Amino acid sequence: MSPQLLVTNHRALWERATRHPFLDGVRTGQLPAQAFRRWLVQDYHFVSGLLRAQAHMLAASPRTDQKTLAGGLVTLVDELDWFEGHARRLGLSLDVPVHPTCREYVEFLTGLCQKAYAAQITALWACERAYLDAWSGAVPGAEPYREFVEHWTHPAFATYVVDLEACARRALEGASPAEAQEAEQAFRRVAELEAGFWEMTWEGGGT
Ligand code: HMH
Repeated sequence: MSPQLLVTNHRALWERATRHPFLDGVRTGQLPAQAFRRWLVQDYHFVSGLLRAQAHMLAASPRTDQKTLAGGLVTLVDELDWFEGHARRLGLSLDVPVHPTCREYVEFLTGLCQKAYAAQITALWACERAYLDAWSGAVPGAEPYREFVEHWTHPAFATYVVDLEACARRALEGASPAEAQEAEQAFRRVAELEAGFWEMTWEGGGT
């Protein structure tokens, strides 16, 4: 099954992963400030975990995928700087407990190294594609959120997602039936965890 077919065949699940009142609030400007702050701090921890997980994926990757995965790693390091800059500007401490929802997602990603490469790369592609789709639904974004919308809808990010899709497609083409099934399960899990991540920002009713 191609990566795109995974999205098509799990449409309802993908919509839960990529549409949420959080994103509507980013678009309209009605987003509760607390939800944004919670998202920013937890997403910093998410990216920091993703960076470690992706380093393991790079180690497992075939020659064809090294440039995409290594380039992505450097971008994630820069992204941590970017989050730290925003946190400083907003007076937010990043030294807070990682929310169980965020921790569960990061543990899933770091645990992927136990699985076949097809599942690893499918999960990574799904994770990045989810953010591209989610933030694309919030275009152009109201101030002060526009910069965040621009970050995850930037043409360079869209190209990265296309490159990851090509990596995932090659891996799925070469996968055994059992590996393909494992990759599909990983895709579904990413979609569920993405939906949960948006829900997490909403806890506390936006006060
Ligand atoms: C929860 N999913 C989540 N955060 C992110 N920053 C991305 C995906 C994209 O890197």
